[in-house]
Amino acid sequence: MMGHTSLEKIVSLQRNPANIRNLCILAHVDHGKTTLADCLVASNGIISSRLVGKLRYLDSREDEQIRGITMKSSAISLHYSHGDREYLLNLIDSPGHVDFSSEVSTAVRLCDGAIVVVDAVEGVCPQTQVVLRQAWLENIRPVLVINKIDRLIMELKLTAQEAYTHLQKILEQVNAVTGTLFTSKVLEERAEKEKEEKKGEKLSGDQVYDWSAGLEEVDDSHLYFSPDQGNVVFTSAIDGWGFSIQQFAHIYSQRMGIKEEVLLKTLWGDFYLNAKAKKIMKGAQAKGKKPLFVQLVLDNIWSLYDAVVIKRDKEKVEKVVTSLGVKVMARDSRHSDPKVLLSAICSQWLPVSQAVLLMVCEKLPSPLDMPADRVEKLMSVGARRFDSLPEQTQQLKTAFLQCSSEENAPVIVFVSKMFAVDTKALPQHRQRPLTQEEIAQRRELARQRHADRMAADQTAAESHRESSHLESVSQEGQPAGLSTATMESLTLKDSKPEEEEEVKETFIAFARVYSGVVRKGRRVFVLGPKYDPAQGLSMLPQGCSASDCVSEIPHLSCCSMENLYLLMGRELEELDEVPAGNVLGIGGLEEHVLKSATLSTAPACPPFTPLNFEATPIVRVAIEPKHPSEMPKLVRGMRLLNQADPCAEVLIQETGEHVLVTAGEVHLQRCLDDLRDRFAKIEISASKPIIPFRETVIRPPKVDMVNEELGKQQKVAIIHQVKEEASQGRSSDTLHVDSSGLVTLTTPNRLATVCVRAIPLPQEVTLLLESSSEVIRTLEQVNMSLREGKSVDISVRTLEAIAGLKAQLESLLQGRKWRNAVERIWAFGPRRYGPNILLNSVEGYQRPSVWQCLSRGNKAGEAAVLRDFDNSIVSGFQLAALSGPMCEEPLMGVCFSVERWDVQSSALPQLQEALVEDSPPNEATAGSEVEGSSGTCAQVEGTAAGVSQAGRRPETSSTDCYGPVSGQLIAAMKEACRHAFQAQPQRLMAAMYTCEIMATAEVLGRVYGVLGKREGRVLHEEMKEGTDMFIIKAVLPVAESFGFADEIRKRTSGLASPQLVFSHWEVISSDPYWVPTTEEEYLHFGEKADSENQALKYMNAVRRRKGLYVEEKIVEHAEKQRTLSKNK
Ligand SMILES: Nc1nc2c(ncn2[C@@H]2O[C@H](COP(=O)(O)OP(=O)(O)OP(=O)(O)O)[C@@H](O)[C@H]2O)c(=O)[nH]1
Ligand SMILES: [Mg+2]
Repeated sequence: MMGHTSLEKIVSLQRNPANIRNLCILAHVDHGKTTLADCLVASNGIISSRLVGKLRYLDSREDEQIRGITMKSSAISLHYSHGDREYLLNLIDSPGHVDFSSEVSTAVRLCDGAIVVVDAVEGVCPQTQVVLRQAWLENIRPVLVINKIDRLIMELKLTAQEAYTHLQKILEQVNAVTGTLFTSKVLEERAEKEKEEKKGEKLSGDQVYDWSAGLEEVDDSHLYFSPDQGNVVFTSAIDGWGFSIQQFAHIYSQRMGIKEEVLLKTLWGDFYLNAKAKKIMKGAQAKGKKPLFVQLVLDNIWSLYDAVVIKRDKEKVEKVVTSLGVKVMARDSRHSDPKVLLSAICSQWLPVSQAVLLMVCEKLPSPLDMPADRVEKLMSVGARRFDSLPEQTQQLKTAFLQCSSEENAPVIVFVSKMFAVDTKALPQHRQRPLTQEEIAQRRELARQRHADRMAADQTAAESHRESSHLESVSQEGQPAGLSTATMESLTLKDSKPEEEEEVKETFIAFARVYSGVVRKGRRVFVLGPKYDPAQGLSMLPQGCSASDCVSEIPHLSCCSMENLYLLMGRELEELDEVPAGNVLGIGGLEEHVLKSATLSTAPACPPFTPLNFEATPIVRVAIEPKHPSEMPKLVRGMRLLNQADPCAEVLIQETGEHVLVTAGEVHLQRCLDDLRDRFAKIEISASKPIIPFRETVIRPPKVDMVNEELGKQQKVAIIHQVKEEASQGRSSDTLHVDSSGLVTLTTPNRLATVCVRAIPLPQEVTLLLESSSEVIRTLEQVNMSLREGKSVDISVRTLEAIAGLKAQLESLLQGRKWRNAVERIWAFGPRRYGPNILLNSVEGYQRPSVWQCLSRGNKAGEAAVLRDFDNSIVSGFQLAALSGPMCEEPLMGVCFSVERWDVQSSALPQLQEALVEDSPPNEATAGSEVEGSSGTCAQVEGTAAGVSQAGRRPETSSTDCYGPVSGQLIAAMKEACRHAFQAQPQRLMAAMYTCEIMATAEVLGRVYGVLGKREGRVLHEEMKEGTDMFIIKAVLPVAESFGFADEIRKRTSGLASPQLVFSHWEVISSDPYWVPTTEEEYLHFGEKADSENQALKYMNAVRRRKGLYVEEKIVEHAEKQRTLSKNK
């Protein structure tokens, strides 16, 4: 159903990019995006204006309707004409709930502009800030809609004057957010420019910039929201009205004979009307006069509400109706709900769609106005700089800027997500009035199908028997030989006895054409995120197209775009071609695109930069089918779910569990529903959420558990006791732990020894590492390339980020213990970018610095060579950091300092022969020395010979009965790290959410109650200005968060509803291994000492889940300790 606008009309509008607007609606949850979208959709006659706000047309999922929140972004194309100009609006409604913020990212990428909606009562909320930032990062232009103005009248009962002050405050808040974003951008660009100018000069960390310079030169006035700029509209979407200053300026210029331009400048601001002088004057506030905005705008609306809704004064209403010149139908004015009459009046007087759409068309850019820096940003992936891309690639920038639909323009398309639709709902399969011809065709088809079915029935019956047979035997596990394919075919026949009823999901790509014309059936290259155009161009023959067969080029494949669709909210319309500048749906890509992709006819096209995702997937559950035999269906279903959701992650753990990782509780629920009802179509059971923890070590405590100061001796005693336990039963002649926590471990073949100490990193360092993981990852990639001898062209921005990280680390790692530490960093881990450090404290071992990319060309690093098996030490550290000894969770904030590392050269005799071929050329000279030192202990402390000698062995070839030395060393290093970790006071770290809760004074106490019960901590509380609402900001452990939102909602009768956002990791102060050591502690905590030990509870829960041994010998310990203290 297309309502008033025909498909032909839309198709013709698609060809004129100057009049196309691609835009999305962004806001905090519940601020009225979907309701506003309803208003706009109704203006096209697609839904009746009576249903606005009731239908929430773009929330097409059942659960979206039931819960009343949007979960998926969806698009609709609308037509709008103003004067003689006609526009095509490709509108995307996005969800506001934090859990679905990845859906916002996928929407924002395809747009050129955004409507940011703010609730007039709640003002700027956490997600408002996030979406403003997202719009900013994608370089798209926002306009502002302040919605729910009716609440100021009906709920807050503000006067028009108070409302005006309130609205001013909201604008200030929004502009403050924009201001922060803008300032940081200008500063960044400035720095970039200065760096560019200084290029070639040596980089130094202490460069001083004049940060303020440049700020005042840049004109930023167009960035801010202000009604007189025409980028702000005030609405009540639910009551169907909205206006901009322009509309009132127009009305009053006629009625009062004041120039429209003058009114435009004065309707918002500190101006008032001097009726006697018939002049507009400045200084309303100082003189205590009514501002124009109140007098000419708000007062009218306030009195309308007063007459229609509050007083229900028939006479007055009639007066207003005649003065406004609107027509009201009798049934509306008689309606028992005054809101019906109100809507009827308002939607004629100040139709919301008129105000919003006009602003959109005038203020948001068309696809032709794409800023050049946005194009460069989209095209340069990771550390690579735009001007280092191949010539041909750089030329594509003009294609973006021209947005041309010429025949020879290259096709460039970006797919930001894949979404699943019921195959039956596709236009190809939809019921439509049939032509005679079609009817005849169908009849023929049906006849054939009937024949087929007769044949199929027999096989189906057989396989059905087979499958029920299967179910009964499958308790012992399902037959190994049964492939997924057979399972699937069984499924289809099982659950759908009628063939025509076949329900299947089809994936459609949510995409935009940036250049060229997309035609049905046209073949394009699919460029994976790691595709390198330089490589592609060098490997492909000149002028090669996607219809040619492509040889093996990494991250490049071909596909054809089978079907093209116009996205119309709940419906899709088939299209044959789509020109540049439009948003569309593409069918037939599900085999080629997982979640997002770049498609192009030009192999020179680079993959677009990855989407910015704000949410961290953190809630994980293990999933099982109710019936074990349905495992293949589950696996298939999870694969589909993975494709259909931009942010959900699906993985199989080492334990064999199928794990689903989601952004939060609401997201989890939606994923489970989807899995059950659409993708797997089986009964599933989900584990309790798996809560992630981190393991860390801390400095020895200064007080004991009852806050008594610990004497020095006692402290040592405690550490000793821990250490004894650590090595109890495990200590052997290959392991030694000394009293300072230094662990010495020798490999089983006795040929290599490492000495490692674990040191807690200062908290700020851990935080810094955590937040710099992207930079560290890039650093690691650069180092990898350098090691392989490749040259890398790193952008100034990246170099600067790396230098910045180094400088920050240097300033945070101060003191004797950390002398030179930053230079000595050996690796980060786990996964090479985690928040733990491997430190090289081996005397005399000078290895290439991890910061070498900063000092390239600098000769200082030349002497440094990698010792042999260097990589094994790193790998051992990576393994140790990935899962700690407490409960095999990743480590965080731990530094492992390697203080000695010996490899006896007898470890190496067998490699003499291997050496000749494998060794890198620059090291081929030292062979003779090896023979000389063979059999002796080649301690590498210092001697250059030792270093170079070790530096030349291929790392895999020496083996003895214990296996390859490299492998033994990895294991030894890992064990040494674990023991070193255990030699320190160990702690668990819990993941924390922050949440902002808005609540009225009456329910505040209950909110605090729930927070307290769940170990939450209130950070601050403030009164929201102009309302009776309090805003509470709190942190809450993720482990205690499940059901939190529901509980809060229940306890406050739905008045407060929190949004949980992952914030940080926090050390749980209690020691999971703690046992009473003093009389007082014993008295206070009792024999078992585990009564209040939250950390122990968490740790044991994780161990149990992972099937690890849970030490129940706490009691034993307590006994032991008691005897100890008695003996004293
Ligand atoms: N009083 C009042 N309520 C409104 C207005 N606009 C929307 N609402 C109500 O606010 C609630 C949320 O509206 P939605 O349109 O679903 O909000 P949303 O921003 O799409 O929410 P999410 O998509 O879940 O983020 C609904 O109960 C609406 O009826 C308005 O102008 N005035
Ligand atoms: Mg919505």
